[in-house]
Parts: sequence; C-alpha cells; structure tokens
Amino acid sequence: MDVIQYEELIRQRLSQKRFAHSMNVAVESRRLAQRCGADPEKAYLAGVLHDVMKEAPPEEQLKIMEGSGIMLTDVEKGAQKLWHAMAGAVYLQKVLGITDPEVIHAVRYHTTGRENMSLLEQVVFVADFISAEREYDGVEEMRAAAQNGLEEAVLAGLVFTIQDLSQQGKPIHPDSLAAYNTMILARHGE
Ligand code: DGI
Ligand code: FE
Ligand code: FE
Repeated sequence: MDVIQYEELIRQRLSQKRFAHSMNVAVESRRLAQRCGADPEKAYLAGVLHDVMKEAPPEEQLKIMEGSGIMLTDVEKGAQKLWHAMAGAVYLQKVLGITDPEVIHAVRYHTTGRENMSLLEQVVFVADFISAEREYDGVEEMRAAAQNGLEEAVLAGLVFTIQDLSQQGKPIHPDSLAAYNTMILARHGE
C-alpha cells in the first residue's frame, strides 16, 4: 500500500476531527524531518498512521495487544490513553504488514516517548504536540521550542506531560520519566 491508501484507511477509521489531526501531524512531521535530517517520507507515513487505533473500542485495542504477546504493566492497565500507541504499532505490523522498525517505533512511542529516541521518534512525538490544529495553553511555547531544536521540544513535551499528569494525580509512564531524566542528565553534562 502507498501512503495515499493509508490516508484513505485513516479517513475511514477516524472521526473527521481526528483525521484532520493525523494529516496535520503528518505534514508537521515531514517538515520537522526535512529540518533535522530524518527521512521525510517515513515521517509523513508515521504521522498519518500514529493515531490509527485511537478510536477503536478499548476491547479491540486490548485484543490486538494480547494477540501479539504484549503484557500490560499496572501503569499501562490504568491508563487507557496509552493503549492506542501500543495497539497502533501492532496494527501496523499485523494488519498493514509494515516492517520498517523506525516507523513502527515512531507510532509505538509517540505518546510516552522513551529514552534515546531515534530522530524519527522525536519528530513524530513533537509534531503531535504542535500540529496546526492544536490550541492548548502553552502550544506557542512548544512551537517556539521546536523552532529552537528538536531535542529542546522533546524535553518541553515531556515536561508538559509530566506536569499535567501529576497535577491531575495520574500515573506517569516510566518511559516518559526515563526519557526526561536522561535528557536532563545529558544537559548537565554539557
Ligand atoms: O493521541 P493524541 O491525543 O493526539 O495525543 P497522545 O497520543 O500524546 O495522547 C495524549 C494523552 O495521553 C493525554 O490525555 C495524556 C495521556 N498520556 C500521555 N503520557 C501519559 C499519559 N497518561 C498517563 N497516565 N501516563 C503517561 O505517561
Ligand atoms: Fe496519540
Ligand atoms: Fe495524535
């Protein structure tokens, strides 16, 4: 399948609003990739597909994860919003037959981030925060951070999420915390 067919698939699987978001993330991912030396076509593809499972019923998300042997941790069990990233990565492999690990990982880690993210993972992680339709408090700061450099924006995204979740008394995924710690430690080492 080529990317136009994936766009059509996404249009069918998602609401109009989330379809528009996905297309905006794809365009933003391609732009960031061009700037930082990641593969623009892979970035666009990962952007199109990153939320493919977002509106699937939770049972369907669980089923596809279980089918691929993913064992949810307690934090993951308690945070349904994390499922679509894990389930999406499995969907890419099992249903769409996508084999490129870079694209699969960009979808897998687009919500939590993780330590030592590849350029493509960082690109999609950041694009999801600053896509054209986003209008949360702080989005302009996030866009400015992305203007200053990809890593800057990844860190700003992690800080934003960790702050937001802890204020709401929600659990924070260890991958997000590890990514934050590693980036902070690397900074102080400079
Ligand atoms: O799918 P999108 O809405 O475009 O964006 P996303 O995949 O970044 O999902 C954002 C949601 O996921 C948001 O409501 C916060 C939640 N989230 C992100 N990281 C964590 C998290 N929830 C918990 N409990 N723990 C996390 O580490
Ligand atoms: Fe998402
Ligand atoms: Fe998204």
